[in-house]
Amino acid sequence: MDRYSSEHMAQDIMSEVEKIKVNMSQLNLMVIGKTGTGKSTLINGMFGEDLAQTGTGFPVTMEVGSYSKNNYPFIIMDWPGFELDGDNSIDVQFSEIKKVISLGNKTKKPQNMIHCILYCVSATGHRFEDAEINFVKNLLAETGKNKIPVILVITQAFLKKDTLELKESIDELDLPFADIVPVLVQDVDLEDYVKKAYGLDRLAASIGRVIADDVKNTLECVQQVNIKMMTRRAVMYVNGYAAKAGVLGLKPLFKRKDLYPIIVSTLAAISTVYDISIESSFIETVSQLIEDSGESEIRQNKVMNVVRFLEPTLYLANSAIIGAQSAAVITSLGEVFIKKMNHISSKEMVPEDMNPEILVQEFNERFKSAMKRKKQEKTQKEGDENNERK
Ligand SMILES: Nc1nc2c(ncn2[C@@H]2O[C@H](COP(=O)(O)OP(=O)(O)O)[C@@H](O)[C@H]2O)c(=O)[nH]1
Ligand SMILES: [Mg+2]
Repeated sequence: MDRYSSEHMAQDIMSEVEKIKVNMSQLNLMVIGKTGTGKSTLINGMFGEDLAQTGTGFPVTMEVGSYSKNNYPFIIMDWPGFELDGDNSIDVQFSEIKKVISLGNKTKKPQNMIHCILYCVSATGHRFEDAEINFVKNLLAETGKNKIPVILVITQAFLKKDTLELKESIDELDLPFADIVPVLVQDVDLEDYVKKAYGLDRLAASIGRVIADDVKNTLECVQQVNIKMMTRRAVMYVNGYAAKAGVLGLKPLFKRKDLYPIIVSTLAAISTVYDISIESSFIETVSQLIEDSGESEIRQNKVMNVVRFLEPTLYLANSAIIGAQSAAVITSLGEVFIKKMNHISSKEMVPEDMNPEILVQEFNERFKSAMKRKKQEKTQKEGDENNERK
């Protein structure tokens, strides 16, 4: 029998990641606004610099920037910024946009739906001009018909006064925007001080509130600015897999084949949420833990290889684990990795800093306290039942 190596596990996780992505719902977003408002900057800030050019999938005759990300079912369209005066390009754009946003309603195909539009106005551009107001009113009439939420994004919002003035002038128009969110994607050096970037996390949350439930998962994975959002989704995945592990019956550890796929799915789900690529030390670290445990009896069984790093806490537990323990393995493993992923996402650490020994230690601490909690719950329950009997 081949030695089960880190590469095997990496491959298992990688193919699981692709499966998770395939099963996600298609999310289509659109960004509209005048040239220079910061649309491209916003897209890169929110979804990453590593977006890839792709076809729109929509029958448009104009050159529309269209980007996807790492095999996620996600497209974001960067609509070419129109100029308000001069030729009638704004009308041409409008008819093209109209075609695209009504297509979903006509065909009822998920890939043809636009789930949310971000309309960008720069805080430095003084106010909404009449031509733009007209355009926006027509746009909102169309999106209203097609039930597509439009969020007004006030971009380049580094001066409070400008931002407030613009917001007030827009409020006066009483337009049916789903939300109005000011953002500054990159820091601005204002000579006296540096105005720090802000607002993208709020914008991500706002999109999350207005889109349909079935595409929320995709948004939570492709956005990279709202860590709470990622954590929530990752915890949901972990809880789901822990529940699966929880119903496994009592089995000796070396026959615990049923736990392995759940461990792989848990790690895959977390790495899908955080978009951590397979080459990174995320999986290498786990694999290293496996490699370190290369004893003869363990080689026979990949499950053993995976859970062996949990020793001594788990390994000594009669060499047998029941569902409750399996669930605690998943929860503890999930918690440790989510914490690390959050540190990486908030740039508090780089993947290379992940230390296997610390991982094992943290895992064991969490596992012990998870088991303690379970025991307390059980004692509590038994106590309650005794009380009821009395
Ligand atoms: N510092 C800073 N510069 C920004 C921000 N948003 C846009 N810019 C700058 O404004 C210019 C126009 O931005 P761009 O994204 O190309 O606008 P687009 O034409 O709407 O795609 C670029 O020079 C950007 O660097 C921001 O949030 N902070
Ligand atoms: Mg651009």
